[in-house]
Amino acid sequence: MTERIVVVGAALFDGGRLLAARRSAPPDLAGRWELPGGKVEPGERPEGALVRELREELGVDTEPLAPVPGEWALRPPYVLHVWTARLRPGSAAPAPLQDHDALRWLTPAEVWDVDWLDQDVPAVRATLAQWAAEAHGS
Ligand code: 9L3
Ligand code: MG
Repeated sequence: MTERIVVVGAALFDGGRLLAARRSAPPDLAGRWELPGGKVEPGERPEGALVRELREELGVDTEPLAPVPGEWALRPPYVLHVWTARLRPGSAAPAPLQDHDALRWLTPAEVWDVDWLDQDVPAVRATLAQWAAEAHGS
């Protein structure tokens, strides 16, 4: 059986905007935008990995909210899952501490203004669908 390793990406929302992070590494991904996050470690829950990765990469204290339904293929054996999250009260503002060199808070109208990683495009689309549904109270 092929092992599959989950990479969890954060749809971090604040004030009605979604955080996008521009990767600075590795070279083949540098300059492209992603939902920040990383690999779930053995024995770790995806939500725990999300909180840890966002603390390491962005220096923020976050609360995971809910999984976005779906799973998106990355380079085998990795697959991407997405969780929505928000900043906890008193959290620092995100800063690109490692793996990123720019951050943007995107309004719904701006979401497609950045050059998302190919792999993140369907995940961002699913996140937007959920966001729109929430905005309409369903
Ligand atoms: N990846 C793709 N989209 C994302 C994230 C967080 C990660 N939103 C890919 C990039 C790497 C792999 O998953 O090939 C592991 O991610 P990381 O640990 O380098 O962030
Ligand atoms: Mg990462």
